[in-house]
Amino acid sequence: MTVAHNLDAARAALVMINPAPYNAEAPPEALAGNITPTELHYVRSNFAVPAHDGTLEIGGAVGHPTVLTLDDLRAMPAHEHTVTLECAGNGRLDMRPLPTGEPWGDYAVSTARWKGALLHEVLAKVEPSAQGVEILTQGADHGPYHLQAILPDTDQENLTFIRSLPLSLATDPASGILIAYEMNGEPVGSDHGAPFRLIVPHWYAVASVKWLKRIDVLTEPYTGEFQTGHYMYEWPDRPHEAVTLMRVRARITDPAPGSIIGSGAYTVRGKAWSGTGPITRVDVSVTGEGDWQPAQLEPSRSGYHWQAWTFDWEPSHVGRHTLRVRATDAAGNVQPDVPQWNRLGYGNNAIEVIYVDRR
Ligand SMILES: Nc1nc2c(c(=O)[nH]1)N[C@H]1C(S)=C(S)[C@@H](COP(=O)(O)O)O[C@H]1N2
Ligand SMILES: [Mo]
Repeated sequence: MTVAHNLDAARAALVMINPAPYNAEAPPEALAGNITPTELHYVRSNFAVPAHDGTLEIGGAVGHPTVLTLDDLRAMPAHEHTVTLECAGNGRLDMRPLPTGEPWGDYAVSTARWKGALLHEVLAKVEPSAQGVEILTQGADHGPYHLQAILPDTDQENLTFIRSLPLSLATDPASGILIAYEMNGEPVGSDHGAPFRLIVPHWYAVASVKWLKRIDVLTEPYTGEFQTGHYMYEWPDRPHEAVTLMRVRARITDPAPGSIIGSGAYTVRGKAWSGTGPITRVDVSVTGEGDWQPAQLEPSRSGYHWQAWTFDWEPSHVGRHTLRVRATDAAGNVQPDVPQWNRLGYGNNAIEVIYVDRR
């Protein structure tokens, strides 16, 4: 089969929202299990899938610039982490006024098993300078940018996907950051960053640079379109902030919104996650009045991925019932009732409200 045929097959089960560059949400069932099957994992790309020559260049302010191949990365100790990735634009469609940007519903979130080399072990090989403050991480993808650029000097005809991370985070063994070459036990596929990509646990997935081509240690903070132009919270009433850690959020996966259920006991199910600490409690309300009742919460295992929760419910009467779910994390962060609006529509973690009709 050709590459195009393989891509079509890999994309068949997703809910496409943009054919080029290809962007697609997961179908609702992708949130049901602990692991999202690869063919159901959402895809978010700012450019077309690029060619990649299979090498990773590492330079900048380092003692030993180097070039690594996939085999070099595979020869290092392998680590596998189960990681929830959520796009910072997930839930943008629920904000009013509607922000510009990809019109994501609520399914730009998925969880996979990612295997690779630890970033801090790779960086130790090149000896970052003591003056280093960030690492620049560059994808192989580039081209005309389909959204209006925010930074004045941006070349919209040929922009490259480049991000940076604090060097202290990149070199911290506790960060869990991978240069991943396997997803759910298979080589990383084209849409997800082949042959290898960053996986940055806890951060909105924009930090997890796909098709990773180059890393540079920087002695000054990076400013670029995807760092200080887009992926900034432009709050109406307070200073702008960079998009970093995922905000605490819970989703209901069963029942489906608007479904019809019978009498008797019903187990409501869902997932909850946060980049600012494991989820410590999930509460459900079956009225609009804020009578929050605790759900059963699966304990956090790695702290890198969503936790399942259940709530035993017996709908009291025939007719329409509302269900709301609210998560709290170890840092004490809790979901707001309404989206916290910002111009580009990032980080919507408002409490989910659905209804079901009991017959
Ligand atoms: N090189 C590159 N990396 C990238 C992107 C991109 O456009 N180019 N998109 C980022 C964004 S915004 C998200 S949400 C995740 C999506 O990862 P996925 O497609 O594997 O789900 O990749 C991130 N890494
Ligand atoms: Mo994203």
